[in-house]
Amino acid sequence: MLISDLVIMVWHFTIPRGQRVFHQIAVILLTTAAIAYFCMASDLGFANIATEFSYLGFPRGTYRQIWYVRYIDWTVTTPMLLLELVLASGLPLSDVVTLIFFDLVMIITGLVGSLVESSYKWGFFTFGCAALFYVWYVLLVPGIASAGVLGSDYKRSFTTSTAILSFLWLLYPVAWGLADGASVISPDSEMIFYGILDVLAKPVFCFIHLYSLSKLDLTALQL
Ligand code: RET
Repeated sequence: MLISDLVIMVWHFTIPRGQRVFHQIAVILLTTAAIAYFCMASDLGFANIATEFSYLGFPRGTYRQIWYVRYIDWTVTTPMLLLELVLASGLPLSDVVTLIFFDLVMIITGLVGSLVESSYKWGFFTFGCAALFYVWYVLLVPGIASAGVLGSDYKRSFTTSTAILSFLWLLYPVAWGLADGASVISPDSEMIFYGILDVLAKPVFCFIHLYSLSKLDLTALQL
């Protein structure tokens, strides 16, 4: 996270002022992620929460490490990832504001659900999934249509980045269901699952997206 952060920080100085916002947003989200991973690598940022049900290897009455620091990270990083996309889509501000709101609903219901010991946690998870459906809808329907109005190059870039993001984001609730939800995978496996996903969804996604934007004439966006 830190290496990709530093690379993009250096890259950003080569971009003319007024067209750097996408690089600056990438720096914001990668700095946040680097600190969150520093925290987790230092064995900080989790709480022991009782698991109500008994699943493979986790008998009733045991506790599970819930890494709440992930959700603090995602509260900053997921709105930034969405801004990476929508600032090059021409979507109206009203759509951008509601998109960010429902993204935060998704993360915060996920956080609350992970800390709830009873099966009410699945109620919070359901709210979070509904919010994710709204995010997908805005990106895939009005988002693609709006990018098309800006031109075919914008549409191609937006559609590719949106497809990658939408697919990767589908895997997060799957990981949540197996880890913080049903506790069928151990916290170690959870670290590997989210670790791979986070590398793909943050640095890899940012490099692909910034490269595709570098082929566009961004002066028209006036950012
Ligand atoms: C939760 C649980 C509640 C339901 C849903 C979730 C989705 C989370 C997502 C997280 C994406 C995180 C990223 C981080 C990288 O910076 C909160 C797991 C739908 C999509 C991309």
